[in-house]
Formats: sequence, structure tokens, C-alpha cells
Amino acid sequence: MQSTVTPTHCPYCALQCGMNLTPAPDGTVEVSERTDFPVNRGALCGKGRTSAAVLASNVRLTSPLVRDEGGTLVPASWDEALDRIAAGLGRTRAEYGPDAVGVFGGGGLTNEKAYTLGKFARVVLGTSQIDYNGRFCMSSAAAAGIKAFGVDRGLPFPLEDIPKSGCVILVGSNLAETMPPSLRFFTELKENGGTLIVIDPRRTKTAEQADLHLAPRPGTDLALALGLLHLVIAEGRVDEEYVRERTAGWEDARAAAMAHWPEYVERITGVSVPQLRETVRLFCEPESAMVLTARGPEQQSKGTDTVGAWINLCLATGRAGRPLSGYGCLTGQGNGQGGREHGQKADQLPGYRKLDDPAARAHVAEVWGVDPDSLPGPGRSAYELLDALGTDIRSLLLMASNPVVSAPRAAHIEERIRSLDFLAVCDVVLSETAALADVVLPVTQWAEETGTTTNLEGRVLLRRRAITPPEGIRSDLEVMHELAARLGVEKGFPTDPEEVFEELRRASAGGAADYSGITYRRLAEENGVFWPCPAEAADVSEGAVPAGEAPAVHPGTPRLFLDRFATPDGRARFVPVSHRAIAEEPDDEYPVLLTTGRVVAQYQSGAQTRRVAELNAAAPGPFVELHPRLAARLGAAEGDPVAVVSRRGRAVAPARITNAIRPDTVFMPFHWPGEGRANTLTNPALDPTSRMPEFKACAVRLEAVSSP
Ligand SMILES: Nc1nc2c(c(=O)[nH]1)N[C@H]1C(S)=C(S)[C@@H](COP(=O)(O)OP(=O)(O)OC[C@H]3O[C@@H](n4cnc5c(=O)[nH]c(N)nc54)[C@H](O)[C@@H]3O)O[C@H]1N2
Ligand SMILES: Nc1nc2c(c(=O)[nH]1)N[C@H]1C(S)=C(S)[C@@H](COP(=O)(O)OP(=O)(O)OC[C@H]3O[C@@H](n4cnc5c(=O)[nH]c(N)nc54)[C@H](O)[C@@H]3O)O[C@H]1N2
Ligand code: SF4
Ligand SMILES: [Mo]
Repeated sequence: MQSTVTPTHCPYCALQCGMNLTPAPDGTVEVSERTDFPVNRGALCGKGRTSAAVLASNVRLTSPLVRDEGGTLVPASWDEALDRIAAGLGRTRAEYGPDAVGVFGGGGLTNEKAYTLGKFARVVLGTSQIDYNGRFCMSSAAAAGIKAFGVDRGLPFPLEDIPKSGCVILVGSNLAETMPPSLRFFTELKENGGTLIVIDPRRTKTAEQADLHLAPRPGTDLALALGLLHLVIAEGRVDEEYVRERTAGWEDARAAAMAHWPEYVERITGVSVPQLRETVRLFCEPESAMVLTARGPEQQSKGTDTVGAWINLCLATGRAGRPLSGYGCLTGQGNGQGGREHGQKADQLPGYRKLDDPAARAHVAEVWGVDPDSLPGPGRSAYELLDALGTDIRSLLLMASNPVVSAPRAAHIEERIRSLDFLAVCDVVLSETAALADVVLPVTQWAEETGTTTNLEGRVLLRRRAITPPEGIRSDLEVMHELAARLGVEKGFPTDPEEVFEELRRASAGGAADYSGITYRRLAEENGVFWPCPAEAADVSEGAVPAGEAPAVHPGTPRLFLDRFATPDGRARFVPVSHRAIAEEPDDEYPVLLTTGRVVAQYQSGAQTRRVAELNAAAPGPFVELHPRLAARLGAAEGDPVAVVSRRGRAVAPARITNAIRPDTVFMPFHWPGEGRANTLTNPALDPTSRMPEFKACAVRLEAVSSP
């Protein structure tokens, strides 16, 4: 066993905090401060601090499991488990064709794994049916970013720019709980005289830090942004020169905004006209300003238009592609950025290429050594794929997601998963979804394998192997290598992450997310490199390197759009958008709005964090957050069980009564399975462009539950 300190990064969220790992003689691993990484400078949240607990063999999977004749999952050899998967997937393909085999990935996978999974689906299985959980995450912001700017990189600038800006509007982000070490950048913003505005139906820990907190009705951020743009125009605050020189499409966007009078917007959102005016003043007066969105405005059936409206506000005021100004999306998962770039998305090839673009197909097919015509076309989006299980899709290979807990309308999705002919799951723990599988494969975790992730800033990072995995565990790359061989593809699925990365570099070369100038060696030396980073020094953008000094290598691109946007003509595009209602408005039968989200001590479906004692002590279970007025009407006291009922189902959890939430809205975190599962209730109404489900607003009624 190595006994030295290994600098690496956290397994959980997109901040990808730096940490040091030291193996102890008793087999445990110590997580300690690593101060040289600029994003967190040593700080870690409770999840990162306790992340090594999930490496312990008493909470994780240590052997492949297969379902025996009695229907029980029992330990099996790797050969038996892999043979069964190859047979299960192969049988479906032979009987129903390649598109009857589905693949579902995750934004927690390293770039190497996400890339290999996409290649595995298209080259080995020949299926178009692959998508991943990132569809449920930042897909609306990605779609809006591509429309407006021509490229989707969550933040077009490093986090360290935030404290130097004049004003930041945080739309539907509770980063004090979801990315705690990043709060520092916003505290420094205020110390430097900048203003923080938070938009959230709840007065969250983040909202408590704000100079101004707006609490709109869930699902109305689109109208809110339009109302602000209306005032910008009415008050003569449009940056006409910028609009003329750097944008296109202003007239239509302007007309759409003019139809959204402040009084009308007040009626829709519940945010008062004086508050709208104050927001415009604070946003427009300083030299520079930013808008950052997270899942609040994005996880809506109109998330793409909503983000588009916030981008319009930035463009009209000249706050994009200028120093210390811009629009950014706070991506969520550990590799939420890289995971959306290299081909595990239904319509995508590596390097953020489009699967239906003949030039992209030809480039990638050449790297893969296959005929471009053999590559399938685009497949279904995540919810549509899960909804087709058991009907069009008969077998599924699932890696790094737990949809039984995290998918919308989860009872239906659970039933769809149970109806599959064959399910194989690769995971580190026996998640609620893995428990339904025919075969479960135990895989290595972050500390046990090397690989790259790309954090929310677009910074590509090297996670290093710090310890030897326990006996009997293999990596996702080894799994795909073995399955490919069993399904007749002997070559092209290496098990060494660096070898995969070298191929990814070539596959991404020339694409929007160009990694071709990045190597493991550079990543180890430079503490991360921002994409795009093409291999040729000739491509260095103006100003990035002192004049006359030709760089040996491209320095990477911390800041995008300063000279031009990534559109063919270099101009950003306004989108003409108008308010529309949420897919399911409250009515007499379901009079209350439900919104969902997170708490600081649990991560996602909880598969990992619910196995950590310290985190469970801090966040032991689900709850229903509601206003005292709603609680009184229900006759519920603090801690009483409350039933929340939607058209999709019923969930029960203890009441948490607080006046920090709007009286027309209840909130549930989604980290738990069982009776308190929030996703039993949520509405799978999809955004027409991003195919994002409406996690953040549906109609429910509340019922008192008599305690036993
Ligand atoms: N502790 C913890 N941290 C995490 C995660 C986790 O599970 N736990 N997950 C990671 C991932 S993958 C992600 S995507 C990020 C998510 O990070 P965030 O987006 O910060 O997380 P959420 O709690 O889903 O939503 C943020 C806020 O949106 C508000 N909101 C609800 N409805 C609306 C609305 O209609 N409009 C507006 N403006 N706001 C609304 C909620 O009240 C909530 O406070 O967190 C990452 N970090
Ligand atoms: N109601 C509601 N639902 C939501 C959301 C919401 O705000 N509200 N947010 C949505 C969002 S933003 C997201 S990102 C999704 C996330 O929801 P999920 O996709 O369920 O995410 P996780 O719980 O992180 O699941 C990851 C699984 O992969 C395993 N794993 C971790 N690392 C690896 C690895 O390297 N290889 C393999 N094979 N497995 C690994 C973990 O143990 C875990 O079981 O939930 C979505 N669902
Ligand atoms: S904020 Fe995110 S990356 Fe940082 S320690 Fe916590 S979970 Fe890990
Ligand atoms: Mo996410």
C-alpha cells in the first residue's frame, strides 16, 4: 500500500474541491486539507470531509451479485456475472434489435468513463438508446447557452472573478447548502462592495446572505426575467452600442419583453414592482454584473426559455463576454460538465459534437476505426428512455445513477424498471435501483482509480488513485472492456484511464469542448486546465499570451467570449420568449405547489451519503417544509406526519414548519426512498428543447395523518 499523501478531488459535487488522501495502516483513509486548489483553498463540506467512509467494505459492494432461481441476489464470480450480462444484452439485441438495449449513465462518471460508455453503446451494442442523469440536472441551461452563445460551458469565467463583480443575481441556487465552500466568493463580493441578489421561493441559508431576496412563486422565473428586462428598456438602461455590435435578434426579444408589464409580472410572480425596480437598479448601476442560475429556474418544463430570458437580460445590459460580467450555470454533479461533453448524451459525440452532423460522425468514426454509417442516430432523452423500459427497451445497462429515487414520477419508473427482461447495474453500493437488477457489478471509487473530471468552471482536473481497491472490485473501464470482448469487440476498450484520455483528446480535437492540448502530465503540474485547449499553439486566442512569446502549448481558456461568442458570426443571440404557466397549475383538488431540492448533508439519491453515520445524524430523513399558515389549516404541529398527494402518488414525511417559505408552496428534499420519496409526487412534464422534467413545480394537496 502507498503511504504517501495523494492530492486529489472530492467524489461528490461539481465544485470538485481539492483534498489530500492519506492511507492509514488500519486500512482506512484520512481526508485532509489541500490548500493549493483555488476553488476551495482547503475548505470542505461535511460530505467531502466524510467521503472516505464510503470506501469501507461494510457499506459497499465487494462481490458481483446475480439473481438466483429463487429471485435473490447472491454473490457470484466475475466471469459468471459478466457472462450473464453479455448474454442478457445479447439476447435482447438478437430478438428485438439493437435499439431494444438501453444504456443509462451518470454525471458522476469521469470523462474517461463517460466517453467509453458512449462509445460502448454505439460501437459494441449499436444502440441509439443512451442517455444519462445530467438530463435531469443542467440540460436546460446547456440548451439555452448553446442557443445564445454557441457553446455550453457552465461558467464562462473562473469562480475567482465573482468577488470582483459589481452585482450577482443568483437564480434558484442554494449554494450555501449545495456548494458550501463557494459561499466565500459571495461573501467576498459583498465585502468588496458588490451586491448579492438571491431569487428563491424559500428564504434559504443562501438567501439569508443576500442584500435583496426575491421570493417568487415556483415556476415563474421566466416572467420575472421578462419583467426586469421590460424595466431595463423602460428606464433607458439598454446598452445600445453593445446590442448593436455583439448581438443579434434584439428587436423580437425587445417586443416580447415590452408585453410583460411590471404589474402583470407582479401578479404572476408575487414579486412586487418596487422589488423589481430595485433589482434592476442594483444590477444595472455597477460597471459589471453577473447572473448565475442553478436548478430552481432550470428544472421546469420551460427551463430553456427561462434561462434564455435571463441571458437576454445580460445581453441587453451588455453583461456577457466582458470582464467580470456574464451569465453562468452552476453545474451540479462531480463531472456534470465533462459528463455532458463526451458522448453519453442521446444526441451527442465526443468533444460536444452533434450525432446528426455528418462531419462529426466522420471524425469520430475515424478515431474509433468504424464506418460512419454504422453509428446509430440520436436516441431518447432520460425520462423518455426510462418510460420506454419494458416496452420498446427490454434490457438496460445502468452506470452511476439511482433513478428509483431520483427520476420524476418515480413509482411509475420503478415499475418500468421492474418490467425489464434484463437489468445490469454497476455501482459502488447496493442502491435502490441496483437492488432490482439481475446482475450487479461492484466498481472502484474515486480514491481507488485515476481519471479526469471537469468542474463547473470548465476546469479539467486530475483525480489520482490514492489506494488499492479491495480484492474483488473492478473499474467501470474494466467492466466495459470485458463486456465488449464478450460481445465480439476485442479492441478499442482500454482499461488504463490515461490511454482512454489520449483517445478522447483525439476524438474531441476540433470540437466545441476541445481537450486535445490537455495531457495527464499537464493536469498534474498545472492544477487543472480550462477547455477549449486545442493542441496547436497557433490557435491561442488574442491576449491570452504576452505578445511575441509563442507558447509551447495552448494555455487553456479560463474566460470565454471576451472577443467573440462561439456562434458562426461571433454575435450572441437573443431569444424571443414569453411567459407561460407551469404544466400543472394548482386547482381546487390540488391547491398547493410542491417544489423539491436538497439539504447540505445528503447527496442526490442518497445512495452514498445515507451510508455515512455523521451525515445521517445531521439529516436523518425526509420532511415537508411548510408555512405556519398552511400547517395551521392542516392542524399539523412540528414533526407531525403530513401526507403530500399529487396526481402521481402520495408521500408522507414529518412537517417542518417555517415562515421561510411562501405560504402557497411546500418543499421536500429528494434524497430518500420509501414513504417519504419526493419523486413519487413530481411531474414528468418535459421542456420541449432540453427534455428536462418539471422537478421544481407541481400541484399537490396536503392531508393530516393520524399518528399511531
Ligand atoms: N448537499 C448537496 N449538495 C449538492 C447536491 C446534493 O444532492 N446535496 N447535488 C449536486 C447537484 S447534482 C446539483 S444539480 C446541485 C444543485 O444545487 P441547487 O440548484 O442549489 O439545489 P436545489 O436545492 O435543487 O435548488 C436550489 C433552490 O431552488 C429553489 N427553487 C425551487 N423552485 C424554484 C423556482 O421555481 N424558482 C427559483 N428561482 N428557485 C426555486 C429551491 O428552494 C432551492 O433552494 O447541487 C450539487 N450539490
Ligand atoms: N425531485 C427532484 N429530483 C431530482 C432533482 C431535484 O432537484 N428534485 N435533481 C436531479 C438532479 S440535478 C440530478 S443530478 C439527479 C441525480 O440523481 P442520481 O442520478 O440518482 O444520482 P446519484 O444519487 O448521485 O446516483 C449515482 C449512483 O452512482 C453510484 N456511483 C458513484 N460513482 C460511481 C462510479 O464511478 N461508477 C459507477 N458505476 N457508479 C458510481 C452511486 O453510488 C449512486 O448509486 O437527480 C435528479 N432528481
Ligand atoms: S462542496 Fe462539493 S466538492 Fe466540495 S467538499 Fe462538498 S461535496 Fe465535495
Ligand atoms: Mo444535478
